[in-house]
Amino acid sequence: MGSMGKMVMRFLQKRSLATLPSQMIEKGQNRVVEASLTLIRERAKLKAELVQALGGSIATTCLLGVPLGHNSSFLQGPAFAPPRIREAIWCGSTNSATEKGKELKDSRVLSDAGDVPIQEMRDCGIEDERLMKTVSDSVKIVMEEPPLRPLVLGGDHSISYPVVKAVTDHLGGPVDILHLDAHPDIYDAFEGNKYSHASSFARIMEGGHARRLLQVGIRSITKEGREQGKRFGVEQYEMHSFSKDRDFLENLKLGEGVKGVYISIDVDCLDPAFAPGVSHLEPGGLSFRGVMNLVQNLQGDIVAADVVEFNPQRDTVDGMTAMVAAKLVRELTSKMSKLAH
Ligand SMILES: [Mn+2]
Repeated sequence: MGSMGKMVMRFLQKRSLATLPSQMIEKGQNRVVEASLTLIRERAKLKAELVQALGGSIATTCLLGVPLGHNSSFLQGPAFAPPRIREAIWCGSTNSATEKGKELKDSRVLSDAGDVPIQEMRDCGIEDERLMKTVSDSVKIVMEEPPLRPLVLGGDHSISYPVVKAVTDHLGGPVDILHLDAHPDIYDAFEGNKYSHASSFARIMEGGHARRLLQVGIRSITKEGREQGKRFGVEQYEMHSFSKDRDFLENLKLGEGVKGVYISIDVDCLDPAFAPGVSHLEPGGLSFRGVMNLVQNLQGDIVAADVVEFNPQRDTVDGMTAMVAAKLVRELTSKMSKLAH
C-alpha cells in the first residue's frame, strides 16, 4: 500500500474508533494486550514444563511469531510470514533432523509460544509505541521461562529493536549482534518513522543494547548508512569485499564479556537467486551455504535470534523462500539449543 493509502486507512480507523468514548477504547485496548500476554505466558509456561518433564535441557529454542509488516517502507507481506515458515519447518518433503544431527521433533530442542497477535491489537487502535512494548513484553515472558530462548519469526525488520531491547533488559546488559542483511537498517528515521524497518539498528545502538554490531551482506547502503555506521562504531562488512573478509567472518568468536550473542537474519542477505521471496530484491548477495558457514562456525552463546523480512507475497508458487527461511530457523535452532548430555 502506498503512503496515501496508509493515511486513508489510518483516517478511517481513527474515525470509526472516534465514535466511542476514549475511556472505553483504552479499557478495550488494555484487555486485548493483557489477553495477548496471558496467552503467550501460559504457552511458554506449558512448553517449559514439558521440557522439564522430558528431562530438561540447558537451552531450548522457542519460536515466537511477530506478524508485523506495517513498518516496512515498501511492501507489507512479511506480516504473513510466521505461519508460512512454521508450515515449511514441518513440511513432509524433508526430515526433522538438522544438518548436525539435532532432532527438531524433540521438544527440548524446539518449542513454540505462538504469535503475538499484532493485527488484533492494531484493530483496536493500539499505536506503534505500545505495540512495540507488547512485542518486548512477549519476548521477556518467553525468557522468564528457562531454559526457553526466543527465536523470533518476523515480520519486517522493525521488530528487531523491541526484541533486542527485551533480551538485553532481561539479561541485564548488552550483547554482541551478528546482523546479516543487504541493508544496514540504521537510518535515524525513514520517511519520518523512527520505528521503520530501516531504522531498527539506530534504535538498538542508541539504546546501548549492543557492544559490537557486525553487519554482513551489505550491498545497498547510502552515505547516511555509512555515516551512521561510523557514528555508532558498527563493523560493516560489505559484499564488494566479501572474498577478502570471508576467512575472518567464517570464524567469528563473539559474546565473551557481555551477555551473549544475538543473531538477526534478514532473508534479503541472501542473493535473490537463493531467496526471491523478499520485498527488496538486491543482487550480489550471500549464498545459502555462505550464511550457514557464518552461523555454524560462530563461537559464542546465542541467547536469542530473529529471522525477518521473508515476504510470502513475493515467493515462488512452490514456496521456495519459505523453505529457505525455515532452514535458517532450523539451523539457528540447532545452534541455540543445548541438551544436557
Ligand atoms: Mn534488508
